[in-house]
Amino acid sequence: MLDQPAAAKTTRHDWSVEEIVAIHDQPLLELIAEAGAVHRRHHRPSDVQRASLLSIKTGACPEDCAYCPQSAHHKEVKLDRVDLMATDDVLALATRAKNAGADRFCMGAAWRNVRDGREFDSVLAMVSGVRALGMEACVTLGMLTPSQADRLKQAGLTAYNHNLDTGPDFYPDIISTRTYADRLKTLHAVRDAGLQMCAGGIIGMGESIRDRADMLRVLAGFDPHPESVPINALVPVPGTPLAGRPKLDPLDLVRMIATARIVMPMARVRLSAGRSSLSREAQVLCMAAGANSIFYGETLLTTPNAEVGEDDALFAALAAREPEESSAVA
Ligand code: SAM
Ligand code: DTB
Ligand code: SF4
Repeated sequence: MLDQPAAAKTTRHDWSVEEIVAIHDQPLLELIAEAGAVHRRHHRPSDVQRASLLSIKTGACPEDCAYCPQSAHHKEVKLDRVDLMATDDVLALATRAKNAGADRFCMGAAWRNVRDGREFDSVLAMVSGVRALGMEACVTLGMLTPSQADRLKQAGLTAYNHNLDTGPDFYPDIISTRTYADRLKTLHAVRDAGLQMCAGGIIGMGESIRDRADMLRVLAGFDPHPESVPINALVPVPGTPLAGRPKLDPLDLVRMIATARIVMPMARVRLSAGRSSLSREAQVLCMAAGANSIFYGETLLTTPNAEVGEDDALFAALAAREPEESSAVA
């Protein structure tokens, strides 16, 4: 793979799962070097997007996603249900996120799918309001019809997040209440409406490397590729069926991010959930391997994110160093 001339590695939509596994499994430093080269060819390395995340409707979701604390099926999870937030409250938090340096404001609702009516109208107002603040707006609301995707586009939405979560073979082990085909249908509606597509998944749920590669294969099959690809490390939440999963090796996350970068060179690869358990150095390694977006802010949807103070320190460390003060010599 490495002996191919770099120019031959143009954007592809026909990766085989075997090719992706081979990229993923190569010696780690070669993988990081290859991903870093692809990254630098298409992106400015210092450009790391900060996306802020807010749960606008929390819990009591009818889906049975095994990883998710918001599923009504996981009765042991300690989580209070919160109805759809008021638009003004959401926009006040969006303003705060903008002032803290966020480039994108992402809003998530624990819905199986969008239903037309008062609540969807409120979400459309939230989207327009966020755009008026000068930020990119992204929502994740579950399944979507083509006409709902069109209405989101008209409201000014930048991107719609809908994850494949894992490869098609492992998917039924994780979710039974909606199919992989349902997910793909929503993603096609998003694309057809002219919205940017934000689609990725979770690693550390017990899937094989082949499953991870297979998810990347399906994502890279979209033409054009998804504009952003969130790679989440499972946050094992007590009370969910995956609560007992062993902690993911951070280097597995580095491999997954590097592979996503190589397979989808132009995408924003987002180092998403699970960052709070990574050292600063592991996060920098993920960025060197091609991650160029993070979730920024105290909480993800329901679980803690990396601390804002630590993130400020991370960005300070990534920035150019201030020249050392010349030591005064008498
Ligand atoms: N209900 C909508 C849906 O599922 O499409 C939107 C919200 S849902 C919480 C958004 C995504 O968050 C999921 O697709 C999943 O990839 C991610 N997620 C949820 N719980 C997670 C966890 N415990 N660890 C890592 N990622 C998680
Ligand atoms: C995505 O891929 N990750 C975010 C966002 N899209 C919506 C969600 C992560 C959720 C982590 C668990 C929680 O906080 O509830
Ligand atoms: Fe519901 Fe989304 Fe959580 Fe699945 S991931 S249970 S659809 S909130």
